[in-house]
Amino acid sequence: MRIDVLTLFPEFIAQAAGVGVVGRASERGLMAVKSWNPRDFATGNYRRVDERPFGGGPGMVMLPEPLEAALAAARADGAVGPVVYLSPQGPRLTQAKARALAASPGFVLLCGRYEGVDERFIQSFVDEELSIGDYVLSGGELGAAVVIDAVGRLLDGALNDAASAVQDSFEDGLLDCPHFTRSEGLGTQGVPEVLLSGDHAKIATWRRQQSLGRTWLRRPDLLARMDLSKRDRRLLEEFIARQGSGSINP
Ligand code: 9WO
Repeated sequence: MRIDVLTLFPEFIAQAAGVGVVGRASERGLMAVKSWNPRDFATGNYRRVDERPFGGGPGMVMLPEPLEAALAAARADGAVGPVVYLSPQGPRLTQAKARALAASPGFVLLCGRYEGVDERFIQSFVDEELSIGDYVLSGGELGAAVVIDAVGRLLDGALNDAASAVQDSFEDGLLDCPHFTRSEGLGTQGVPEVLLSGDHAKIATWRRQQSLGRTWLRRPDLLARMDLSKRDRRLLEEFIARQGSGSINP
């Protein structure tokens, strides 16, 4: 997997992509993240990357020429795949989208700054826009970091335990179940009995029920779009029945 990033803040991307599971994925050669700074491709004494907008108004807009030159350099270096512009105007990043990106040979992330990118560059070079949520940031770098993280951890061999990716929140459209450490200090206080039972089938069933129940409580919109099995429906009904019946572990 090859990820190229057009950004005025390559250090930010390097930091974000250099730690944890995703950092290890890079070390293992599963992916290569390369940043390209339009500043390095800007011309003139001042190496300008921004300019005042036509039509007036406050703020500056990213010039298309340094971006085009940065993208050309990335392509010449082997950058592959679509150019993705991180922007609140795009469709939302989902786990399904992260999976699709992880299955591709690569992509190029465009990080805007200031008031945005000259629309002509977007029209000519951007293949898709992607939002990480309905809020305005000061630039696209945090969005790029989110995409790199969500995609990087899905690459084959990135996680030490292949099973943990499957067990994750959202991998089956449900929220995660609660987790409890074997903490020395706290002992087993407040830990559900079943987790201490050693009965792995019972534990798996409890976790599934907690996932279903939490999704029902916190993200009913996710459940509404799912087609639950008979067993899942029974587990959820049991969870709901226990709700408000004085159970200490809803
Ligand atoms: C500013 C703004 C102000 C009022 C109403 C809408 C607005 N949108 C923007 C805006 O998009 N500013 C940008 C700052 C310009 C390009 C980069 N910036 C950015 C990207 N802010 N937030 C993102 C972003 C990216 C991905 N997902 C969520 C937010």
